[in-house]
Amino acid sequence: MQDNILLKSNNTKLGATPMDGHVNFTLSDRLRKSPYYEATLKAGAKTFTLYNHMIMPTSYEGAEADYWNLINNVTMWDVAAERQVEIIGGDAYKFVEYITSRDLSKLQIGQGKYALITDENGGIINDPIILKLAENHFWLSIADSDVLLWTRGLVCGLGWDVQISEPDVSPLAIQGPNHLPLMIDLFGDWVKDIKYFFFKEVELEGIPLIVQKSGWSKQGGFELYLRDGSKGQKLWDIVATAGKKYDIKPGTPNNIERVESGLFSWGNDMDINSNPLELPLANFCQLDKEADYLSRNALHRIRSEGITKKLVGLVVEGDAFIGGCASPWQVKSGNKICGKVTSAAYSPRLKINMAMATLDKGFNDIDSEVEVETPWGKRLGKVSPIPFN
Ligand code: THG
Repeated sequence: MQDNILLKSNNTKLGATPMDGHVNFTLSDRLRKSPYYEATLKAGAKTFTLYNHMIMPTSYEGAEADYWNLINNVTMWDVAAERQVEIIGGDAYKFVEYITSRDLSKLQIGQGKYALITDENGGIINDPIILKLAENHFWLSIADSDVLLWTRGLVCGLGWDVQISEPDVSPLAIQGPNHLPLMIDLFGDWVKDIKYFFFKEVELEGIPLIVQKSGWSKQGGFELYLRDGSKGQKLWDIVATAGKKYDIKPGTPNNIERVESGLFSWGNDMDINSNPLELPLANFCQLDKEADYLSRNALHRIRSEGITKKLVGLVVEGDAFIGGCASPWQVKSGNKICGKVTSAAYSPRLKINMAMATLDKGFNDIDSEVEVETPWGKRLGKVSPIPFN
C-alpha cells in the first residue's frame, strides 16, 4: 500500500496525475505491437496497457465518453492482446479437459466456452474462452498470463501427443447495441442467427477470419479473429469505412461497463492465489465431470473444507470515483482487515460507485457493511450482487 502511494507521488513529479496512475513506457520489442497498433494511434488512442506482453489501447476520448459510445451505439476495439494458444495433436481434447474443471464433452466444433484454467492447488492460471476448431484442434483465447509456457510445461511432464503454439491470430471486437446492421453489411444475414460463443471461419476481401459472437462487454457484438497479422490495417480500414454509416467509434474494453456487467479481469479480480469456488462462476465449473483434470483433488478438498473468502460486489457511498482501482484498496470492518477491492468504477447510468472485492468469510454476505480505504478516504460499502445492472 505504502509503495503505491510513493509511486503515485513520484509519478506526479514526472507529470502524471496522481489519481489515474498513468506512466510513460519505454517501448521495445518485448512490448509487442498489435497488427492494429498504427491504426489505433491514428484513430486517437490515448492510453494503453500491457496485456500478454502486447500493447493494448484502453481509452480514446476518456473512460466515460468511450463508455457512452459503447452503451449508445457501436465501437471497434483492438483486442489483439487476447492471444490464442493453439492446442493440436492426438491427445489435444484430453489435454484441454485436463487443464480445466469445465466439462467440455459437449463442446461442438464451431463453439466456444468460457473456462477457468486451474493448477494443482486449484489456483486460477487464466480464464480463457476455449474454441473448438476441429476434433483435437483448440484455441485458448487467453487473458493476461503465460498460458503458452504453463501448457507447454505440463505437456513436457505428461508426454502426451500435443503440440502447442501461439498462432498469428489477432481479435478485433465490434461491440455495442447497434453492431448488427454493420455486421450484416460486412458478412451477410447469417450473423443474425449465430448463438453466443459460436463462430464461423470466413474470408472478408481475401482476409482470413474467424467471426465469433462474443466480446468483453454485455452490450452485444462480435469478435473478428484476424488470421494474418499483415492484414491488420486493411481489416481495420474495412470495418471503419463500413462503420461510418453507423457512426462507429474506436473503443476498448471499458472498465465502467465491465464492472457494471460483472465481467472479471484476471490479474485484478482473480489470480493464481484465488480458486474458482471463490468466484460467482459456479456454472463454469463441473467439479465432478467425467474427464480427468489436474485440479480435481484440490478443488474437491476446497469444496469439502469450504472457502475462506469470496468475490462480491460493493456499492460504495460518497462522491463519484475518479477512474478505477489502480492497486488494491483495503477493506476493513472495525479495525480488522477483511479483504480488498480489486476493481472499481462510478456508473454514470446507475449513479453509484461500484466495486468488486474479495472479502473474508463472515464479511461477505449480501447487505453486510464494510469500510473501504479509497484514495479519497474511508467510505462505507455495502455488499451487493454482481452484476450491478
Ligand atoms: N474475448 C476473447 N478472448 C478473451 C476475452 C474476450 N480473452 C481474455 C478475456 N476476454 C477472457 N475472459 C473472459 C471473461 C468473460 C467472458 C469472456 C472472456 C464472457 N463472459 C460472459 C459472462 O460472464 O456473463 C458469458 C459467459 C457465458 O455465458 O458462457 O463473455 O472477451 N476472444
